[in-house]
Amino acid sequence: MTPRLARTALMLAATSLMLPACATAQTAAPAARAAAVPLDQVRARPAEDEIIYFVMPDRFENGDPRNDTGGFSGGRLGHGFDPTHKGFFHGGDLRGLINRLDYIQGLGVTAIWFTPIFKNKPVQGGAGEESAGYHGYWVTDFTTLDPHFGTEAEFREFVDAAHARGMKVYMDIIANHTADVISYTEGADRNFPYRSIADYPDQAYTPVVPAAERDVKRPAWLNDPQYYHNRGNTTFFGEDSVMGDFVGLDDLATGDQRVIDGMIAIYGSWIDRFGIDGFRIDTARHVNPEFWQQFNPAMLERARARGIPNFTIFGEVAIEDPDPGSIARFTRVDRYPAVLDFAFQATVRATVAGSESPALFDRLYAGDALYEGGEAMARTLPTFTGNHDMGRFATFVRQANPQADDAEMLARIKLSNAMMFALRGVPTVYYGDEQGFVGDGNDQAAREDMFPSQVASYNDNDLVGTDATTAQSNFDTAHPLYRQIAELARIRSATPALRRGRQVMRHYGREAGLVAFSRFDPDTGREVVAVFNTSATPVSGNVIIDRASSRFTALTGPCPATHRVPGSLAVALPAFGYMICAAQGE
Ligand SMILES: [Ca+2]
Ligand SMILES: [Ca+2]
Ligand SMILES: [Ca+2]
Ligand SMILES: [Ca+2]
Repeated sequence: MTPRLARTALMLAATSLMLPACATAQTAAPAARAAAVPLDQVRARPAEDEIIYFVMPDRFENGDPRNDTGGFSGGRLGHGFDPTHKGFFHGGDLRGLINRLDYIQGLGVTAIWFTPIFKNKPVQGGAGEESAGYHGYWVTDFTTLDPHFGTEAEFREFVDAAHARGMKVYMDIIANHTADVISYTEGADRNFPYRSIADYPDQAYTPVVPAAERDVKRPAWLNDPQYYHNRGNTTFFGEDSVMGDFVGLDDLATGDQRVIDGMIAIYGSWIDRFGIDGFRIDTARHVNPEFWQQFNPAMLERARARGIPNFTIFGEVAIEDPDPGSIARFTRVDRYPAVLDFAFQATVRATVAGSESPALFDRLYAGDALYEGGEAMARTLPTFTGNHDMGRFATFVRQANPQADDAEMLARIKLSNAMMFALRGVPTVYYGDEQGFVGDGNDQAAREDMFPSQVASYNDNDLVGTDATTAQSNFDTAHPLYRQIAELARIRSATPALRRGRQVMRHYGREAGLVAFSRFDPDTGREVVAVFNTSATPVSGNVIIDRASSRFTALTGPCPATHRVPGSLAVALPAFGYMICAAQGE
């Protein structure tokens, strides 16, 4: 969840899993997937080897219409199911994810991160402003699944099926807040303005819980208002950023040892019970560092004890700035093993959706020294170009270039993907980007359905690279972006330099244009050169390379066969073009 947003927040026929005739070679994975991948082999992989697919289960595939209302009674304001409204449940579930594992794996991804699946308060919000917990961030019961998504047995089936395919499973978790159940006896007329510690050193507001919701939270200790800050709504500024309620969501007293121990017990249990591979942690910047200093090491220890040596934790520190200093702090002070790379996102947005100088990349990567562990940790940061809160990269391209035609949209998006897969960090694909989705904006507008949508504001969107609309099922393995991502994933997975290699920035100018990097194989030291053109016109130029690199093989793009002279490569790229070139041995 990010501060700028108020988080208002078909049964598959067996034949629909069959691949279209035009599917690329990689998408024919099912045939090659005869035997299950041994689980210890999956768990032995370090974080930097992964490629992540980030999916919102409610919007991905409806595998079981029987759970669409989650067993809750009442109309849409009771159970939260209304597939025509972008702020309500649409019916997607774990069965749908299981049914679509071929599609996900065909993209070349190796890990699946999905928005929270814990039991939520189905509907929140004042009269006329209601929306549903389809996104999963309004938890009431942290110990079990939301029935809209399925059963614990189905979750176990999903985890086991992903593991058998060699894929990891990352859960999205929240420790900052619960659903909005607590209100206050004072201040309703002014929407509960934040009351500071200096003004109210002890009790700031008098908490009240409606009788019907007195026992709604699990574990039971969460029903006691003393374990919340109860200081009113955050304005995302200073003290209130940590201690205020996020649009009314009950902000946990994360400085209280009972809360710390309680959260460690809750999430440790999910590791123990399901053997999942990692956590993405929501709203990390809205919790005090002392909480994370205990929580994160406890989760890593819990996973090690469960036989999961490379358990992955990455925090959401939503600060959209090419300068990584403020997100890197969380790896040093808050003991985060990794953070989502918002700085990479901001840099790619500025240079590829926008037209700022690629010099921003120099500033970005100079900041790798700021992370705990420096460049080695930076290689484990999940990189992304858009998400469910800020919006999709395609949307940023359209906003920055309203006149761009489909070819230019496609070219800019492909360039951003090439950067994400060739440069340091763990590529993280937001579901639907591979189908050319272009949301109207952020938050609800960026959460389109992959299965046939009934939301009018989604279905009138002009998708990139296809004539399809979101009114249809969009699991097209022949979509140009699906195919590009599958190709980039194959290259990355086959090239250790791109996953684990040191990175050196080789070239950039004051204006949009050529930008080049080298990556080095961690074992052989052999160089891989990645060159991009961020400008709308063809460019050519000379790029510094290792003097030992003389002959090149194209992994993708118009790579020269040889160096120009020792230490220099002459390159030429079309508008928004890219090349990834591997130096050969002597
Ligand atoms: Ca369903
Ligand atoms: Ca907080
Ligand atoms: Ca509340
Ligand atoms: Ca629209």
